[in-house]
Amino acid sequence: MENKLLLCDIGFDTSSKIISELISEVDSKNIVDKELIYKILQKKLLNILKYSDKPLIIKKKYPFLILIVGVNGVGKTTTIGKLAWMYKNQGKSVMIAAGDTFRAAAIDQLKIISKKIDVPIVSQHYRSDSASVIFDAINSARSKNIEILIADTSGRLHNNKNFIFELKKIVKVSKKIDINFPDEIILIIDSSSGHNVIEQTKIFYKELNITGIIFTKLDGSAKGGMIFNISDKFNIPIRYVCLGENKEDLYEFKKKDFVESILK
Ligand SMILES: Nc1nc2c(ncn2[C@@H]2O[C@H](COP(=O)(O)OP(=O)(O)O)[C@@H](O)[C@H]2O)c(=O)[nH]1
Ligand SMILES: [Mg+2]
Repeated sequence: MENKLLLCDIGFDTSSKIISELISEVDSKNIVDKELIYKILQKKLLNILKYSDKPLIIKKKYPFLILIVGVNGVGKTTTIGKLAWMYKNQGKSVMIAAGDTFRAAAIDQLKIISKKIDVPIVSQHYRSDSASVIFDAINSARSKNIEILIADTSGRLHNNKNFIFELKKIVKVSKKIDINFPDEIILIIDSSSGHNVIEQTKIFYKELNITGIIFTKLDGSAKGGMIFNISDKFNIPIRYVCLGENKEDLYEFKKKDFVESILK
């Protein structure tokens, strides 16, 4: 069982913890039935995820501001397209803000997405101030009675001081319009990235008060055991998971199904 957990990328400390708890419970109750041991393991895994499956509830705010953050290449911009598409299909009005002004191609990438799914976008030129793009977008969304504004941000290494400073500035500037902004800050995590992901999450959580996580690239070779590792250390709700690059590939996180897929 321990091998199985390790092969799913659960990580050494989390899997050792689970297995040693399992062994002491099985020993103390003198359990020998294999099925029953398996059931206890299943329960332990579910227990780690007890705060995890909480889909995002959108309050009526005009706009409800969602800030998307994460290191480079994890799937922030792609996920914004998926979220916007989903909300639009639910009949909500959506706008996106091209807050990644750091990478030249990022604004064009979001413009293409906005055109494809027919959702309005607010953008400025390359290297303009990200906080000012998002500030303008909030005002534009307000004047047009938009229900949900999703803002992209640039991604660099999580230990880059300027990067974190820029994200904090976005938060600060948005609070000038509404003290409760951003309503949600979602950290995007690539399920196939290695274990420095714990360090990443720690910094984002501490500096930005992350309120939700979306795991991307669960369609790849990664089985996503790292989700346990993160849920074990941080009580941050998992808002969605992504299983592909297309706009339809966004799913609510279902902990029971997920535990089953890990133990398969
Ligand atoms: N297979 C797969 N690829 C994804 C997923 N999400 C994003 N990608 C790809 O990952 C790459 C980086 O995505 P992007 O949104 O530009 O990342 P960003 O730098 O965080 O904005 C792109 O090639 C995406 O198509 C996913 O869930 N599955
Ligand atoms: Mg991007």
